[in-house]
Amino acid sequence: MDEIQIASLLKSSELFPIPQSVKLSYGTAGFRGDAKLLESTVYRVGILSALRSLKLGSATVGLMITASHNKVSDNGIKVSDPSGGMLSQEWEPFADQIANASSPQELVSLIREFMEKEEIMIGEKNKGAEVWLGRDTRPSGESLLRAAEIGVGSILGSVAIDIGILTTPQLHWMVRAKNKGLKATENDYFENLSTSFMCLIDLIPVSGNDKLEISKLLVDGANGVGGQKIEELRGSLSNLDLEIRNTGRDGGVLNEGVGADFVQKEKVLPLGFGSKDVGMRCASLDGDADRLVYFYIPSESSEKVELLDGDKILSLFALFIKEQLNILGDDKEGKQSRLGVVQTAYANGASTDYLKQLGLDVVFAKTGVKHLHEKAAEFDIGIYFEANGHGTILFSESFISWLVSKQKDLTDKGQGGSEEHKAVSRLVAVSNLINQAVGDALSGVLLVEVILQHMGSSIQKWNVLYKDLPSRQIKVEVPDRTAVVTTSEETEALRPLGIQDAINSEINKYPRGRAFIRPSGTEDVVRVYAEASTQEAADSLANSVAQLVKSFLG
Ligand code: NG1
Ligand code: ZN
Repeated sequence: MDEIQIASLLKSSELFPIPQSVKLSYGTAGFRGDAKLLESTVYRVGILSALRSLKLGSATVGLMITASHNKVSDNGIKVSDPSGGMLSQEWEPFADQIANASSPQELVSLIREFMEKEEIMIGEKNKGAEVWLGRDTRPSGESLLRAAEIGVGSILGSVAIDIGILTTPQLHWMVRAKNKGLKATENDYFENLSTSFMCLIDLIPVSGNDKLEISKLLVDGANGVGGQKIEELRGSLSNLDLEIRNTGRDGGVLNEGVGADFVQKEKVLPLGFGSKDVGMRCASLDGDADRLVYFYIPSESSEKVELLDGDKILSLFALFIKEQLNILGDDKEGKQSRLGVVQTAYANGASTDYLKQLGLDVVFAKTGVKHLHEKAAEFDIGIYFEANGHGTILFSESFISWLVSKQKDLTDKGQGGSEEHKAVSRLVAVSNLINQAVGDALSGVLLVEVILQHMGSSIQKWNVLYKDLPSRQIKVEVPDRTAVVTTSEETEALRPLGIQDAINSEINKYPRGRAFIRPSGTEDVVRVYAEASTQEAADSLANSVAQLVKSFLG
């Protein structure tokens, strides 16, 4: 690093003094916190993203400014790697170090050391870094965007490109497409969704001359970016009747009493929905539209909703994919295609039983989509979902090539209209429709909708694939949540010593009882999860475990 570069970093970092008393960690999904305290963090992640681009031969890196389902006064920042996936976990410790560096000098020396270790060069030999910046609808997004631009620009020769207000999955999709040399604008994203959706619609088996009756889908946009984008998309879709509420244009507040996180955690109606909607199919997106849950209101007197969470979406996807693979049979050079599903400890026990009973390979990963994604990528087709509605379906490159050549073979043999050809074509269309980079509520909605039409199924019928075990989640505020250390699958606490034995003796009091604790990666709380055979039992188990957390850590 030469003198000019050092001077550039020192000068810009003086604009962004670090607020005292914040200890930041890259966590489950980037840095998050009160937006007022985040400028220095965002500036520093701007620097990191430029270095990441240089490290990977000037590939385009993405930066998304969002705090997802958190309250509107929060914001956050996360990095999309050139693949469209999350920042490589190997770089997270560096992210933590620079975000917490207490002075410009310390920051520069950390950067210098890291560049030496990673052999990152700045200068004539390099093309320079390229970083694409996206942000959600939060009012703080604009000033944080400036901070990110200054951070990127302080690495000489780098360019930051503002690509505007986007959903998180749009940015990841665009970054991935750009680095694959594909068309990568927002319009290309929309076009890709609508074309593959229409292709799946055309492949729906039609019995006789029946025209499918399509009932309306009500969408809760969380007063965020997702509702607005789905409105834009609607114009290019047919066979889908959408009514979008909570777009943020009617005065509602982002994530307040609305959105996927609220509906999933509270299991109650979001604002803007009421007794007039009884029985209708409804979907909720979260604040940056990377999560999706479905629900319906069972009766006029009910305040609670029937929730169809990420586990149920996963089950619907798994059924559909399995059906197509069954049509193809043991065809892949005599081997069965490897279909796997990935869940976390938060998955409802009943969903896991159901998936296993379908004969699927079910594996578990730690909370946080980066962990699920990694495991899903080990299959030909890997479906992953968190119960909260973040998930997608990954197709391996080799499996897609196999599908495409199979499709061509069948056409060449004059079997273009065969069941096999249709099954292959459906799988190819799904691989185009569903975001291959991250979970995406928009592509998720389209896939759920087309599968329900394909199966001729209502939301009520989908809901009874299996019955969720009653569950309860509680957040407990403690002085130091890092005092909780868990096993790698997060189902058992190793620290504080003795707490797991105490939790186990509570669990043993309840039929089908299951409970665990873990420190949140995105909020300053310890999370408690419990399930049992009745709601009262799940509530009571969760409360006793929360009490244990307070007494061990309070
Ligand atoms: P934390 O706060 O680490 O539990 C939450 C979600 C994760 C993931 C991240 C990122 C739950 C229990 N946890 O993480 O699944 O989605 O936010 O948004 O829903
Ligand atoms: Zn989100």
